[in-house]
Amino acid sequence: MISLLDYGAGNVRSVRNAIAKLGFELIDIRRPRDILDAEYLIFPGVGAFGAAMQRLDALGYTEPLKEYLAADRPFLGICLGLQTLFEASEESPGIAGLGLIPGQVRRFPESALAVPHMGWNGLRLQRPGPLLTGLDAQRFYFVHSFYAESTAENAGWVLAETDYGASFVSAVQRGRVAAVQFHPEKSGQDGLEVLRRFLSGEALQPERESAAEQGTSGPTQLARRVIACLDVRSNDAGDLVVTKGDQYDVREPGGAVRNLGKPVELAGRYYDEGADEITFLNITAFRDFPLADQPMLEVLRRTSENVFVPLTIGGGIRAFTDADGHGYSALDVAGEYFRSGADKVSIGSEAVAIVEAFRASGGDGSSAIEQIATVYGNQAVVISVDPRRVYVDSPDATERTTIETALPGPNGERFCWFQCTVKGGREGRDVDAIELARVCEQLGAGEILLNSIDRDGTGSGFDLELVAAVRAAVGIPVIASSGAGSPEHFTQVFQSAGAEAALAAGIFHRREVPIASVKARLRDDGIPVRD
Ligand code: 1PR
Repeated sequence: MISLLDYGAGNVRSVRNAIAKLGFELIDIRRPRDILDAEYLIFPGVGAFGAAMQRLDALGYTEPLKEYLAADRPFLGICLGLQTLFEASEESPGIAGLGLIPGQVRRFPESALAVPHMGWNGLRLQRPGPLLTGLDAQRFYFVHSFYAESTAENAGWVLAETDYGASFVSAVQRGRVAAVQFHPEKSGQDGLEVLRRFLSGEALQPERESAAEQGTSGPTQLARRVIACLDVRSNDAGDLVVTKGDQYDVREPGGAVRNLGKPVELAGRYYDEGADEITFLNITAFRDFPLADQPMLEVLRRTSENVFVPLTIGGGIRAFTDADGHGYSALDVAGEYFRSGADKVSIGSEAVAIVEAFRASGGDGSSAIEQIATVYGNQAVVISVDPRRVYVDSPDATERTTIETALPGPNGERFCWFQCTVKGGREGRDVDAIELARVCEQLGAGEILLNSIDRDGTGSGFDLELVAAVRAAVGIPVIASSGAGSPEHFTQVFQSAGAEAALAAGIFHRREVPIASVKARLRDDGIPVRD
């Protein structure tokens, strides 16, 4: 029997799904005493360090947890569940951690590297150990802005380190107490194997020293992510289908909504084929109330039972009033998506409205971005941008941020700005993509999903100028989207525009280019990818 320490701060559905997939039964910790009664305890920390410690205190969990850990009983901490084992964190000065492991949790320093550290990175084993031995050639999914520092005092605990600018502690184990900074429940088959080793007790056997199982050396590298995107909407018969537009027009010449398959099946196929993440965009949610859209929530629930890579869902994340006059906040809508299996939500039209309001009166903590980031963490908030090029003769012709373009406009214009649109590209607003990305980052967004209406469905390659301009403007990861037509396009967007991830839809749906071919090409071009 496995006990889950879920203190209600966020989404642990993926951990539940992964444990169920492995065939283990799970019970929830409901009272402090349940901790001491646990046989195997999993602690998937969610949210901020200080809030987590305060919540543990308020629930009366801190002392039984310390007692459980001191007695060397089976424990697996995940992400914040690793960090809270340390003494303190720069994330929440003055708040003590569980203090089992000597050392501090630090923030990744300002650098050219995007923060959060988000994506698939490797492990450098410091010593043999049945939890990870044999898996050190693989990559695992990380998402965090703070890291536990390795020092001489905690060397006895450190099982693996990972490099991202600094080198940090990515796994610890002493006796039967273990913790990992990465998310095994989001790390595909290799992640499930780490969980299986813990849940089966295999990882808790006494460590054996053998020459063949010495630690590994050499720096690890964050992989560039390849993301499959499923635009989902109801067709005219009312069935939820995966569709795909050309410059956002998803209707066939005869007028029917283009149907490229069933969402759950297609997501499963992309997981099997090696997609590093899967994104669902509910493309007509701007006009419907998404919580009434139960089929979409069902798609998410069913997908998350079998797909163990990060899932993002976008569409309709904003405040709504239903037909009975009942009001729902954007946080309510996002919460329903998280509870149904999403790891991140993506905000489109509402982000433009937020930036317009911010321009008028500054932030007051009430925007959807701030609310969702506060409860679920910055990494859970993606901003989906739907820009189109507006050409001008000179930067003086507009107040918006322009770039000088190598692709002149129809009348030879040498400058352009990237106009944000709302409602699936139907309406242009007086906000440019660079301002949008900057303000959303400031309000707490963790990632930018950067589409391009000009390139969508054309297969002519990503808009490299757009991606480079937005990437240079923010310190959070940027996902380049729209226009992928060949594996070379992915190399280009990583090498010359600096994107952290690249997303495609049409070429994958139509089986024109398999994900494996994209990754093979990237590998040949010296770009790190997950196998
Ligand atoms: O505004 O918060 O309700 O969110 C709506 C979401 O739906 C936004 O993220 C918006 O991008 C998306 N969306 C709305 N209408 C469309 C449409 O196509 N008519 N999707 C749409 C389009 C583009 C990508 C596409 C890439 C890659 N977004 O989804 O997958 O362009 O395509 P490609 O590789 O085939 O070129 P809200």
